[in-house]
Amino acid sequence: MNPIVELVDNSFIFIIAISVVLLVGVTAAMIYFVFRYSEKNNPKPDQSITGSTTLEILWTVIPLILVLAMFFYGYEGFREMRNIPPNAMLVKVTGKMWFWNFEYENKKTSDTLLILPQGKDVRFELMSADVNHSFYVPAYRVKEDCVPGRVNHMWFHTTNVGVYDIECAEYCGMNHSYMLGKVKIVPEKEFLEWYNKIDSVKKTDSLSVPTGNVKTDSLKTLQVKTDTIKAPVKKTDSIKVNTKDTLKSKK
Ligand SMILES: [Cu+2]
Repeated sequence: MNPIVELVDNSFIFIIAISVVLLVGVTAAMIYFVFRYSEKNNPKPDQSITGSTTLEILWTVIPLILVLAMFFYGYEGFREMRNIPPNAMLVKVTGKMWFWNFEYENKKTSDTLLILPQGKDVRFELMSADVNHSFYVPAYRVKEDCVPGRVNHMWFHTTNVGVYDIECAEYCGMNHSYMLGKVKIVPEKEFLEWYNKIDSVKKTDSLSVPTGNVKTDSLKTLQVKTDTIKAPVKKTDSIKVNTKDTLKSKK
C-alpha cells in the first residue's frame, strides 16, 4: 500500500466530512430560523435573549478542535511526503517548455514517458530548464514545484501496474496545457530488461560524445584565456618602459 495516498485521502475525506456536516447544519439552522423567527410569526421581537457564555465557549472551542484536527491529519501526510526512504531509486525530472525529461541513475533519459518498476520507492530530483513548472502525479497524490536554479525533492512508492497521468500544475506559457506525460508502472523484471537494454546503448553514446566534447571545449577556453592574460601583461611592460624613459629623459 502507498502510505502517501492513504494519508492524503484520509485527510481529504476528513475535511470533506466536516465541511458537509457544517454545510448541512448551518443551512438547516438558517432555514429553521427564517420560519421560526419571521416577522409574520413574531410580530413583537423577542427581547429575552441577552447572551450566553456557554454558547460563546462552545462555538469557539469546537471549531478550534476541528481546525487542529485538520492540521494534524494534513501534517501527517506532509511528514510522510518529506520522509524520503534512503534506499529509494533516483530519477531526475527536468521541466522544459513544454515537456518533461527524466534521467535515470545510469544516465539513461526519456522524454514524457516515465517508466518505473512496481513495488519500489522512487525519489525524484526536480529541476527546471527555463521557467517555473510543477510536477504533478494525481494517482500518487504528489505535486512539487520545479524552479530554475534549485533542486526540489519528492517521492512515492509505486504500487499497481498501469499507466497514470503526469501534469504540469504551474502555468508556464503558451503550451502549458499540453505539458502532459505518463507514468508507466511495470513489473520489476520487465523494467530491468528495458532499463539495462537502453542503458548499454545510451552509455556508450554519452561517454564518447558529450564527455569528449566538453573536455576539448574547456581546454580551448583555457588556452584563449591564457592568451588574453599575456596580452595585457605585454602592454603594461611597454607602459613601464615608456615611463622610465620619460623619467630618465627628465633627469
Ligand atoms: Cu506548465
